[in-house]
Amino acid sequence: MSQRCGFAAIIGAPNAGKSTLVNALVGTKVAIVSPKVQTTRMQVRGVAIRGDTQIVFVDTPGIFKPRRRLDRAMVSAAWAGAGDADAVVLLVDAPEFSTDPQGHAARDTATIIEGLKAANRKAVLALNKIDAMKHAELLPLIETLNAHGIFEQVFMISALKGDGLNDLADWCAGKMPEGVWLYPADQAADIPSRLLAAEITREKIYLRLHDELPYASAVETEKWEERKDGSVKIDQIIYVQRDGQKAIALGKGGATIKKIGELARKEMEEIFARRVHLFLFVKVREDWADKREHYREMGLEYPEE
Ligand SMILES: Nc1nc2c(ncn2[C@@H]2O[C@H](COP(=O)(O)OP(=O)(O)OP(=O)(O)O)[C@@H](O)[C@H]2O)c(=O)[nH]1
Ligand SMILES: [Mg+2]
Repeated sequence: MSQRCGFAAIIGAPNAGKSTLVNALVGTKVAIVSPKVQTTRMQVRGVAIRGDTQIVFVDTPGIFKPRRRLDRAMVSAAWAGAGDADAVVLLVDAPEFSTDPQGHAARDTATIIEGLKAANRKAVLALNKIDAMKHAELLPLIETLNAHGIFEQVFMISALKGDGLNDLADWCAGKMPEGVWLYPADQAADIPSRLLAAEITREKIYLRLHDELPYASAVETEKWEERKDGSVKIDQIIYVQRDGQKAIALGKGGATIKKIGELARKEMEEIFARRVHLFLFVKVREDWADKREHYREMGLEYPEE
């Protein structure tokens, strides 16, 4: 039997729904999701199978105008994901784009289209979140975007509700070259458990904390200890940049960190299918976003400036 296998990169502006889409296509949670922009910081791979074809979906950080060092690393990771891929899906937050054609979603999408053109790359356009808009409003959007002449096809989807995902997955499968499968048939995620555990806690931080705090924080799994009874003890450090942020992360009498820990532990127990003892510590480290080790752990290149 001949096998096919390849990479399909999902790129797009921050908050387009890339991680939601990858989770839906893979059928299990491999990437964290939040209503805030710039949730994803690194490439995450999720594996799906269609017939004799294995598709490795690459979730990428949103592409935007980067300023901080971490932002620059995130944006280059996103472009690297697209560069290596056999298929590129440009995902657009359709309701956001159509309500505000001068806004962030539209501007960042325009930047990405310029980048694709410059690299001479074809892509498919996937208009996402169609559950949250009137279908008639999609037509002008499709016209505007199609005028760029780089899209092989347009899909209208809802990553959240599942509409249109089969067609999109079939299209991606058709783009995969012949080759042996890279992953065993039962493997859906390619992310080390320690890193996934850190990501889960980071997602809860994005959901529970606001303003600059999520962006000023990072999570590291410091210890992963297997217990005889089959459970695992996980120690994690939440890095923040200032004392005031630490106070907010802890909350009154430690209430906030306790809640974050509870939510994270529950989800880890589900994903790892075992009991989890989770211990969270908050540390102030003003310069975590400039430390090389941190980038290596996330699999990001360290931008020199
Ligand atoms: N209504 C609706 N909301 C969606 C859909 N897809 C994603 N969302 C929501 O959009 C928000 C952002 O989703 P993410 O998957 O984190 O987006 P992302 O593109 O990965 O974002 P970054 O990692 O920050 O670049 C979340 O609140 C999702 O629930 C959709 O099809 N319909
Ligand atoms: Mg994401």
